[in-house]
Amino acid sequence: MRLSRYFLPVLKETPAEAQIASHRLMLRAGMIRQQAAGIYSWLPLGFRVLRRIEQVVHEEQQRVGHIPMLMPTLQPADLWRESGRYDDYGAEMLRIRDRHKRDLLYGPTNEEMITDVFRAHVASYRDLPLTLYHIQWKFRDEIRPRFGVMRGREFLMKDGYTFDIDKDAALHAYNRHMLSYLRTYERMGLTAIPMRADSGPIGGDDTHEFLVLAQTGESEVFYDDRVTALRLGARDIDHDDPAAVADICAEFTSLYARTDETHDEAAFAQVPEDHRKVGRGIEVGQIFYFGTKYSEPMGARVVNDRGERVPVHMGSHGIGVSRLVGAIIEASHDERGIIWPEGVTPFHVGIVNLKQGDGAADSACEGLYRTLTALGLAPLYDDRDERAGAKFATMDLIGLPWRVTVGPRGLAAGKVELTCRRTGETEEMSPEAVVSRLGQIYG
Ligand code: P5A
Repeated sequence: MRLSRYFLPVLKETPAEAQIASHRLMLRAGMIRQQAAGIYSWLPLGFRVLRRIEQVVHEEQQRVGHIPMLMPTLQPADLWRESGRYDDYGAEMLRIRDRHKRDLLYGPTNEEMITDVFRAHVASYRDLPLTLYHIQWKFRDEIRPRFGVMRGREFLMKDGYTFDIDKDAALHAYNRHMLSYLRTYERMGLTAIPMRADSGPIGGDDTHEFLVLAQTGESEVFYDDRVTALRLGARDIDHDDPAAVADICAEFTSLYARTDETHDEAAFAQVPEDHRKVGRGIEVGQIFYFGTKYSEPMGARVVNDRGERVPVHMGSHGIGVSRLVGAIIEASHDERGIIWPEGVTPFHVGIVNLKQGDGAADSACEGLYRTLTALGLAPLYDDRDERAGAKFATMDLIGLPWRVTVGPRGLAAGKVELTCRRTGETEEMSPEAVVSRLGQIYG
């Protein structure tokens, strides 16, 4: 993308309404525009990050065998009357009436709708296990929408639903989700800690939230700090082996880590004092096992291997896709702007032309732009007629992990500069060497 032809409405002033860094930076970097309280347009730069996060989520879900689909945002109220949640859900649910006076709602979650899909099409244990998921907009009329996309009213969620013949099989699906989530967050450069939590309106007793530690997080958390060093890494996991999956989950859940909802002072006191930490966290996902809470009242039954019709065991599993954009920035920024992890960056590299209109500089930039694009990378080329300082400030603000700086003086010696946004380190090298280095980094 050439910046002269892009739409990147960066702000010079710090917006007064934004209380936390990620909200401020998303506004300043021209990523979002608020349209109503908790409702945002995703401008081109923000939209690119959102799409990259979705892509990582899709890849990690499909890696473990979960099947993508798409359910609508609007749902008939009658489905929710069947489960009993239409009245329970309260003021957070946006209720709508169509021209035929039929009650609809803008889905805050999809347990009822997926149970309806399941009961219409699945009748035998032979079709289990089954996990269906989608990435779709949700609406929750939060009392206090705040912190930009962190607590929105309209927000993007990945929600997955598991169907199994019994509790053991459903708990395997729960554990498999835990590992797929850990891997998803790691690919985004985040450490998200699974913590025992409360299930709220979704239901069930087994639930973990995934929290990214951050001062500005909305949840209070209590944990053994050795949990922050755990990584899944590149280990090879057989996701269909319940014992192997459960062992790895135990590794991530045996140390004390709880939100204030389930915090237990006596158990916390057992943690050695120098490891006992109290802090704050951003909830970027939550997984639930709730047995037959929806399948029983909604009649989602399958025939088991003894010929009996039994309600299916279910769980639901959510990732806050739009919230992740804010959470990643909260975890990765400095006083000059955002620092995108390579796994989700909107553009892989920025090209800064120090002297637009200089024949050598222009043609070196064009060459780099074309070669990098041909390699499958997305460069953002700042080809505007601007001062170098302004170009650097924009690149630092929008946070691309790598910047190539091209100017006539360096080119005279056959060199350009490659700068790492995170460390600020700059290396002089030939344009060809830049291309091969970036090829390796993003390999
Ligand atoms: C699990 C999937 C559920 O709704 N039903 C389907 C279950 N879980 S949840 O914990 O309530 O939401 C899942 C994740 O969505 C994000 N989230 C939000 N993001 C932005 N703004 C909001 N108002 C908001 N509410 C929830 C969180 O990341 C949460 O973990």
